[in-house]
Amino acid sequence: MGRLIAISNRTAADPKARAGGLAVAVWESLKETGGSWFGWSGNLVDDVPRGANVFRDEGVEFVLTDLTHEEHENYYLNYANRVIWPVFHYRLDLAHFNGEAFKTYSDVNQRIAGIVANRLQRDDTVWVHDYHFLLMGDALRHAGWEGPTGFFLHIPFPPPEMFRAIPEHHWIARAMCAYDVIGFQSSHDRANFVRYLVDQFDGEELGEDLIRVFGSTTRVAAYPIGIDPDGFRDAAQTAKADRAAERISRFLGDRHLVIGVDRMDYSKGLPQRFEAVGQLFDAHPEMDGKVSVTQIAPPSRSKVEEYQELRTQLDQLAGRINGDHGDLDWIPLRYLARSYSREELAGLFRIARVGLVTPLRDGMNLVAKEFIMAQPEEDPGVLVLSEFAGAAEQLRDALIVNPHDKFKVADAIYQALTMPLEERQARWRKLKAVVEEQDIGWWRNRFLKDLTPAD
Ligand code: ADQ
Repeated sequence: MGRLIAISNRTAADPKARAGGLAVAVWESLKETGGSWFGWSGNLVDDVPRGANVFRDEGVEFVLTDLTHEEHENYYLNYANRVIWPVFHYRLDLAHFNGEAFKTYSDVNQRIAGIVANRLQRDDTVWVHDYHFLLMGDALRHAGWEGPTGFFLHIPFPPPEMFRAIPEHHWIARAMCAYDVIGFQSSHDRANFVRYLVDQFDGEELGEDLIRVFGSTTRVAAYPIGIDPDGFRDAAQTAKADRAAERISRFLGDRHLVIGVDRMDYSKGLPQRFEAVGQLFDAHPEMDGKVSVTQIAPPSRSKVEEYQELRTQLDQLAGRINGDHGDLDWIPLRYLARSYSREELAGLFRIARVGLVTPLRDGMNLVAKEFIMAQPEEDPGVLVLSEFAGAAEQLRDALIVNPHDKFKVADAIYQALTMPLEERQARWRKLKAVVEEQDIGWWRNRFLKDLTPAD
């Protein structure tokens, strides 16, 4: 393969952002091939920038553009995060359709495609990431680029009935099919997209994941993303992880820890999770004082008003549950609206008896995989996992729940808390084997092999 060219809204230009699995995987390919990473600089300016900030780090070239205030408002906040994000997470009720924002979204895709196309070389392979750049492949083709161009969607893809609610759905779908390879997190997301192409545009399935539509052929496949399993297991053994585990143990005493770690987002099902925790204590008074549920959820994109409402809702729910069930020496549900380092989270996962990963809809959910890798073999915790996370297709030995059903989620937490050691170990070994085998390298290699089959 020639150079790998990555395009994503946020890049790992800041060395601190190179710790996560995705950044590590992309970073490795970029370093190996002397590639480039294009994206947003994080800065906002008044006038449309001419050109980009270019610099090199460890042999990787970063090409970052500022966004104007108007671009940030319409491309990022209004279209990516208030149209695509809610609809793709099955939340039509939260979508704010906005034709003007689509225009800016399209303009930004084209503007960045122009910057990329100017710097592309003949043997390059382009890999575009996520929902900010659905139109990038098409924009690159219009700018004259003909080389291999793939796209990976990190979030779910909705059923056609929902996707069609987006007024610009046909533009988006047509533009997406300019990519040579379109990757989804799960076979379910892939099936939704294929059904849309077949129903709406007479797409024809040719076998081996190939679809003929709009006069050309595109590969549409599922590539479930993984983590760096050894890296996370090691993170759970660091001094920082030990310190975090010790600090929370002081508070826990001999109580079991039930942990949830999510960005504060309505897709993560946090109010429903809190309700299920309330139900656990309602149904099992014998658990009073024996369990401490800790939810870590730092606010994200807090400018968008739905997130502010979610915050208020969580504050109220946690207050009510603690008011109803708490005691002088026991806080049943602790909720920390702040973020912790990867090592600290790994340390908390390590000592947790139960990991709660109950999104209403999630592309993959890496926390589920991280939780598994942090567990000690001699006394592993149990993962309670939503059937609506992409991870549920791979992690069949977790306790799989419907996050909308607080009774079943409460039952699953109870089952996890009372599960015999042998069953916990048997489930955990199978889960660990999957996470180790289908790791971030497996994901990257499968995608890049399909994108550049000749190599
Ligand atoms: P996210 O929605 O951000 O990602 P997720 O996959 O769970 O969701 O988490 C990404 C990373 O952020 C994990 O490494 C996790 O440890 C970290 N993280 C989460 N909450 C944190 C917290 N409270 N404090 C500190 N770190 C935290 C999107 C999609 C997912 C998909 C990923 C990768 O929405 O469905 O799995 O991309 O493709």
